[in-house]
Amino acid sequence: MDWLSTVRNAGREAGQRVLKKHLRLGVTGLSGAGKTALITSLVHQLTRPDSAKQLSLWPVARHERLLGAQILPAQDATKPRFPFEQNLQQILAGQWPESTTGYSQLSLLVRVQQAHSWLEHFAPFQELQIDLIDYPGEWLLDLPMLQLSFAQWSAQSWQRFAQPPYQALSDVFVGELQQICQQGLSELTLAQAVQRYTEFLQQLRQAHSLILQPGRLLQPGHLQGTPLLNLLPLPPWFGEQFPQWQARLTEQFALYQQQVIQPFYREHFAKLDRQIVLVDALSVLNHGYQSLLELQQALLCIQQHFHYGPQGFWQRLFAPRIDKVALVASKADQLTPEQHRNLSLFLQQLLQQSQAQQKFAGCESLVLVAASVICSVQGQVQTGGGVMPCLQGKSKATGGMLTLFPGEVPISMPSAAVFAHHQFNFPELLPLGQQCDAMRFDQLLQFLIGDRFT
Ligand SMILES: Nc1nc2c(ncn2[C@@H]2O[C@H](COP(=O)(O)OP(=O)(O)O)[C@@H](O)[C@H]2O)c(=O)[nH]1
Ligand SMILES: [Mg+2]
Repeated sequence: MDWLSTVRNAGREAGQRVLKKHLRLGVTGLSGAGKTALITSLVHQLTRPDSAKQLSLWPVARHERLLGAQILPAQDATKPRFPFEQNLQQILAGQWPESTTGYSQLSLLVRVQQAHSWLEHFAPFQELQIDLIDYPGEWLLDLPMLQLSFAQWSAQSWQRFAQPPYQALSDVFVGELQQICQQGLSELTLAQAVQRYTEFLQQLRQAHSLILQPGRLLQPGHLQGTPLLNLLPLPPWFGEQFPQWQARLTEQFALYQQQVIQPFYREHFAKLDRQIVLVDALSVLNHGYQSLLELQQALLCIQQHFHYGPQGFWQRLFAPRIDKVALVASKADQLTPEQHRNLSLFLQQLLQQSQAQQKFAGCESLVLVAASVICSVQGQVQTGGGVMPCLQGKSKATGGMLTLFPGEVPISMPSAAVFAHHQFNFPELLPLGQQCDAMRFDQLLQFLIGDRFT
């Protein structure tokens, strides 16, 4: 893009933002929370020909004012486009889109009829441009590293690695790291240590650990093979024994902060107007107490990096703040409907502290239980104990049809003792195919953009 078109685009965007016709919507969630599925489904629900019917509880749709939406041509051809069409095709074919390996974006133009015909003399309809971006959830987990020094980051990481579910793995890793460090610091030994640490992170992921840093080691994107990724936390007790390693990794840490995390943050997160925080509460319940604690901690730390608060004219133009955040429990189609209320209460408890901070900053929040792609059919079965709710869907693990009662969602944070004698087992499902219908997206849209259509 030449400089003239860059300036023109920036000017046009500023004008639209002043007129409230432009909104940057961030979808924040850890890897696997369902961000890619949500963006695909959101674009689909808005652009499909029967959008008004699908979004019938959204007042502009209910009042037959929704004219639909269109995907806008890319304004910056150098940035990857979100593969909406491919993702939708996969969902319609009964598969999930591939896991995200890089950054991509898409802009939509939503059009709504004027509320009164006399307003049409000024403008035939109301329009809103929504910018969406997708990125690997692994990268989000780097944000908390911005506030730390290398020594603090190392201490925090090794404290986590010592937790019971990971201790055996970390004992093996620390022994190997010791041997590598003893060979002295060189580009070769550093690369070996990073390689072994990456394998250790992969093992931790299999053990359901959620805080895996630096995220680019697991999902490098275009940084694959660059020296910027030569980073690992050093056990705090190594510092004295291997001062050269400590000094070199401290430098690498600062480089990673400045050249990887900060640009990603500045470009994609610093300018959000509204936010969806997407949480897969069901899989953390499946994975146990330590995963639950890590999820809560990660979401709270990540949240510190977003600016929440009311948006005036000045903020909208120069220093955007998030004035509305939807806290969404994803994949509610994996539950029977009478459990949705429990899931909502559970999410509220999980995010209690985050929500309190957002409220204090003057940001409006909503807790919503939703699904991007409804993958189940609800029903009832007759049992010895009476009629029970159940659901039917295709198992992601086996591809076979399941009929089951997935279980109850606790209404508050379960203690470690609960996990010791109870195994949650919410199923993972595949799309049913032929359709991509969402649950409660009308409520989500009303909350997020309803006020932009008067
Ligand atoms: N049942 C169900 N599963 C979902 C839904 N959205 C996502 N998933 C599951 O979550 C996985 C990860 O979703 P994805 O969108 O790739 O997550 P991301 O890493 O946050 O982008 C998918 O492969 C599905 O198994 C949903 O609405 N319903
Ligand atoms: Mg994704």
